[in-house]
Amino acid sequence: MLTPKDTPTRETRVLDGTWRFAVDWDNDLDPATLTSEGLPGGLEIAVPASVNDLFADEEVRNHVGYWWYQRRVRVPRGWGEDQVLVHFGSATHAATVWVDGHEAGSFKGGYMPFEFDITDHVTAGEEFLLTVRVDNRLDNTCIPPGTVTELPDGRRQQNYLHDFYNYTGLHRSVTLVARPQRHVCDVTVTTSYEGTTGTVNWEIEQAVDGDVKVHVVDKQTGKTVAEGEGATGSAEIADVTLWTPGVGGLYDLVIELVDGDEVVDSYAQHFGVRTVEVRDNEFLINGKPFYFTGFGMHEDHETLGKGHSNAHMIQDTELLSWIGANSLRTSHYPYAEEFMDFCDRHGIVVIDETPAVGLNWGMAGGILDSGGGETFEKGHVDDDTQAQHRLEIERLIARDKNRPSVVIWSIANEPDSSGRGAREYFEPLAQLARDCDPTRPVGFVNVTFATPDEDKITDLFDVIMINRYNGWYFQTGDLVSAEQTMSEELAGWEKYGKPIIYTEFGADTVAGLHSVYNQPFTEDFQVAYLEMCARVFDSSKWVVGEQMWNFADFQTKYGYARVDGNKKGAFTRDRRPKAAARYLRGRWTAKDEAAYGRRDWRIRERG
Ligand code: BDP
Repeated sequence: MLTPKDTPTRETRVLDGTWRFAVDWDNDLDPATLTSEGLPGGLEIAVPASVNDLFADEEVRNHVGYWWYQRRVRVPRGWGEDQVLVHFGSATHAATVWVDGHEAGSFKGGYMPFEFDITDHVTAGEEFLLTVRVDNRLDNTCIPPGTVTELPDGRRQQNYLHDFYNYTGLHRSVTLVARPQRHVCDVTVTTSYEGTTGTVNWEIEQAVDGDVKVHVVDKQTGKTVAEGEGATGSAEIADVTLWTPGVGGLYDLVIELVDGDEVVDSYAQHFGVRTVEVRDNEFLINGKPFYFTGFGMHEDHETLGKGHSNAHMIQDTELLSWIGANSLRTSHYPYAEEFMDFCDRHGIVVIDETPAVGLNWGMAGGILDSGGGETFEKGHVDDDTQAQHRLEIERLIARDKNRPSVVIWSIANEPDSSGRGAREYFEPLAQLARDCDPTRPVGFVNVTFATPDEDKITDLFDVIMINRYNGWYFQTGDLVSAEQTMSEELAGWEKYGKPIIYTEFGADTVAGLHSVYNQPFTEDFQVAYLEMCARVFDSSKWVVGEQMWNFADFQTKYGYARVDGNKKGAFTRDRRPKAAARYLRGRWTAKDEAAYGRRDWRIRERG
């Protein structure tokens, strides 16, 4: 599926704004009534945004089940010859869509785009009623999985084994799209280079096979630098500009479907020329060792929840630049395409993660209450979960395969990789990711309990990504013991002979709380904790990256270990720096300077 775009042959109308809204209290509202008579009540909602923090009504916030969105849409009058689609950036976690009384389709998976062809049910120049039913329930057929419990008094409760709050709604833009009947459906771009000459290869899928012309345009200069033809082909780029961390460097593959002199469809797909390779203890980008600095992040803001906002995107990436970070992980789900485009443009290196989080029934008793039992058993993480997990891997790679910013696929966060059945579950998934994309390293993120002796799946992957909380959840406040344990364990991971990235390490910290002692929850402790971690990382040539948990404080479900959310941020939820942020800024900019001979890539880029 291609991202909606205006081109010489395509048009888009963004449908963001305020929509009518209704809560389906008993999850039994009749679509036929709602699509003919409209939604009951007078509520409105913002799109894009999460539902949960908008209404001053706890029952709305805690509703488990369906929510209804509705608005009237006018199809532009010039669209009579075109196919008309309605495209959703995401609906968390499932949606069914109606166009007037016609059911256009359903989609399950909360962080992926989907679209429906509605050509036969709309008329150019006329209005139609667009109705969307969003479902926030998570069960064992979902990624992430969850359990819905019905209490004796009839209330429903949603349980899940991940930390972040189960925000729901239309989190990304909704777009009406016009495209020609004969059109480009998809394109896969791969690149390489030799000396100063780049090579770009393309494979184009079309609705109806026809002649194809391709122009490669340098996005910096706007000049065409190479040309080619054919649905499958390649072209050479002389004096190529490599896509470089901290800088970016993009080209457009401008695809034209032609019929004689007529351009039937035209679409521009951006790409970058760069290589990624894992060699012994090194992670190489364009043949040079790369050391990841940055964070596991969340799409999370006050009021908006997980709704995408360009203003927040700019602010967050500005802060990444300020702090000297060069990378991030899209913990624990794929982020909005607008955000990924930004990373492509500005050279932010991304570990791209599926929504497979909370696949771990061994987390009982702590902050996350699973109720016990094995992870890989019927009703927990089973064949149904795996079927959805497959889809999520396929879709993520299909969406992001052309992005130069993405250098690793992370197929899960903290699954029970030492549990019975882990290998049977993950072996085919690791293979699937490789089959979908042979060009990028594949990994998963390891949980603390699955030590080198216990873990059953790490050999299936190219890189080792580990989350560790010694000094916080374990050996709390005792940084001396924490350092010993981390160092000993690291020696175990080194034996795999693969690069190691610490994808999480962190300590909850209340902004403004200080102490002369290394007291947990203070800003002083967070800095001392990070200094301890840094000593461990710097001691090993196998460690090729550190991504602190988390970029900013974020909302979680309720629990006695969470006071209005997770407070491990280097920034507060409203993006004010804690002392840790200044500490990291010093460390990462110095590392950057040592590695690349400059202090702050964003400042340098601006000249
Ligand atoms: C890790 C999870 C992450 C949590 C973090 C924490 O990967 O989602 O938010 O711990 O507890 O286990 O802060």
